[in-house]
Amino acid sequence: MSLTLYGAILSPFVRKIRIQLAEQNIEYELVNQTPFMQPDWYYEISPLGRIPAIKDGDLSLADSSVIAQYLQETRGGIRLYGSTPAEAARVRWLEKYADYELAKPATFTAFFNRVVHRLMGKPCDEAAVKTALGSDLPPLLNYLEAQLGEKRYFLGDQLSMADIAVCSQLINLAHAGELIDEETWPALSSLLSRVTSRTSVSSLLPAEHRIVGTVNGASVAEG
Ligand SMILES: N[C@@H](CCC(=O)N[C@@H](CS)C(=O)NCC(=O)O)C(=O)O
Repeated sequence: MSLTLYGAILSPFVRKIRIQLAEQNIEYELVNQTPFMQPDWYYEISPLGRIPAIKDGDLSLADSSVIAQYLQETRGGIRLYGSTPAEAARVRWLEKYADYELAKPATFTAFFNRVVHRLMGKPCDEAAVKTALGSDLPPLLNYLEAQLGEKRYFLGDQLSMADIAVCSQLINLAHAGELIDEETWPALSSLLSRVTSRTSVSSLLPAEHRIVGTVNGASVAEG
């Protein structure tokens, strides 16, 4: 059945799904949909107007974690939610933590102000960004660092949606000009390098860098 993904490539939630689709070798068509000025028909697919959303034949689904679990259950491929109920619950918890907690300072404050607002010609609230980065973000990263410990990925040696969701937020933070400090958060920094080196991720980043580069006045060729 043909699969269509709706979204904009800089969204961390859309990126989660694109990484999963690449990791699981699932073919799809990407239809560009920005998270603003959504046409009326888009609300039929995504009732809150948010990205990502998918259409799989007659079925419409919104919300990245709902979509991710549906794709895992219907398309299979590598197990991104672990192999046991306990592993699946742990992945879902960390995915939720990334999507609802890490997203606030990383994407909705730093990335939106420094990248999205600038792309739209709106002012950047640098005071809000400074508070997000200085006060809100560090405790969240401390928690994730402790959860990772000495492991390569949150579940051990196996990539899961927890790694994808966390790194997707850290990529938006990097797009906002902030790399996490590798001395303070060495395990998370290594995780980010490990995940961004995977073809499923590295193949997506040049197109993202080309857009972000236009905001920072960098050469489009830098991608
Ligand atoms: N929990 C949702 C969050 C999706 C989300 O907030 N997407 C943003 C773009 S990054 C959006 O569509 N915002 C538009 C809006 O809220 O109207 C998911 O995981 O899909």
